Amino acid sequence: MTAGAFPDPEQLAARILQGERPAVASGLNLLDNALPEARARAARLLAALSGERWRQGGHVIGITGPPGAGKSSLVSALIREWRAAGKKVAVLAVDPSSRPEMGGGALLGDRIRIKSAAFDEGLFIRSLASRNQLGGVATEVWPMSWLLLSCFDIVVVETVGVGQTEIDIAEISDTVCYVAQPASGDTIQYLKSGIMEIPDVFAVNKADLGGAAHKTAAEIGRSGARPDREEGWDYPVCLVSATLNTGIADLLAHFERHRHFLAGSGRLAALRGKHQSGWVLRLLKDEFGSFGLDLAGGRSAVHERLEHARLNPFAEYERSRQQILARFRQNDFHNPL
Ligand SMILES: Nc1nc2c(ncn2[C@@H]2O[C@H](COP(=O)(O)OP(=O)(O)O)[C@@H](O)[C@H]2O)c(=O)[nH]1
Ligand SMILES: [Mg+2]
Repeated sequence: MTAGAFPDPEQLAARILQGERPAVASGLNLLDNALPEARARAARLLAALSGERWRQGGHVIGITGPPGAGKSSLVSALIREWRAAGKKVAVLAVDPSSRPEMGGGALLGDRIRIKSAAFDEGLFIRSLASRNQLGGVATEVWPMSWLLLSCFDIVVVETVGVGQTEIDIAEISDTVCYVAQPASGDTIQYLKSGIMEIPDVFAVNKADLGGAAHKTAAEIGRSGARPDREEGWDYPVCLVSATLNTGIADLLAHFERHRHFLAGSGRLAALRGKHQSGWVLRLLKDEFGSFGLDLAGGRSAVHERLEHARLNPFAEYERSRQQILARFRQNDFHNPL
């Protein structure tokens, strides 16, 4: 592919900020492209999109939980509420079960519900397979969520997870909601494992099934006495039914309350800053290893530069990459193999 095949990043950014959906789609494609020329343009695109909104605008909500718990159905129900309230919503569905080679699987409930996205300017849905990081969040998803944050009120990231992979979703989201499947051992096992911070909100779905859902909700409530709970937040457990559309407004109110909790104390900006540094360090380490990270001045130096580049982590990422590559080249020159 030649450079001319890629859109001009600054023009594209302007269209994305206007909320033009074809521009959003082509921006996401650019972020998903690993070619060096695409990467350079993606960095420019993100630089042009960055701004105060990334510090404290919008709301990134991670929806996670075991396959079949009803995450996609619940997201569909939430979308209806949000759209009725005039909120613009984008969804990134990172769902291995929706990979075509695995025979499809339910993306956002059923096909009929998705169809409405095609006619609604305020709704954008992108389905992503999980790119071998089964259940986790592939590295591309992170910049994608920032792109969407620049032009939607709510960004939902749906991931499948029942183990260590939820660590990823907590590193992307302002608010993490765990969707529990009634009468399944997954949730309790997950809570006991202690491998991540507790999700901010629990939704026990399929409340229409009766007793089992109540029992699971009570179990989650009892298991909550962990030391990593954040002071001032109550970790609500909601009983919902995506099918009957009950409890949805309640769940949504808890999301808004959590958003308010974060923003009120300066936690939101701090959290977003932490996510940015975390991902840039991870991207650099994935690409160049700890050795490469040392060539960029070491972990803490990169971290510090990111603190200063708060609103534009991607430019800092690109700068560190170039620094590392230059050091590699220098080294090759002085020490030919
Ligand atoms: N009884 C009942 N079934 C539900 C409910 N929500 C989803 N389901 C069903 O559970 C299955 C899995 O739903 P899906 O949304 O694809 O789950 P995901 O894998 O977590 O995204 C589907 O057959 C849904 O129809 C609910 O509230 N009650
Ligand atoms: Mg799903």
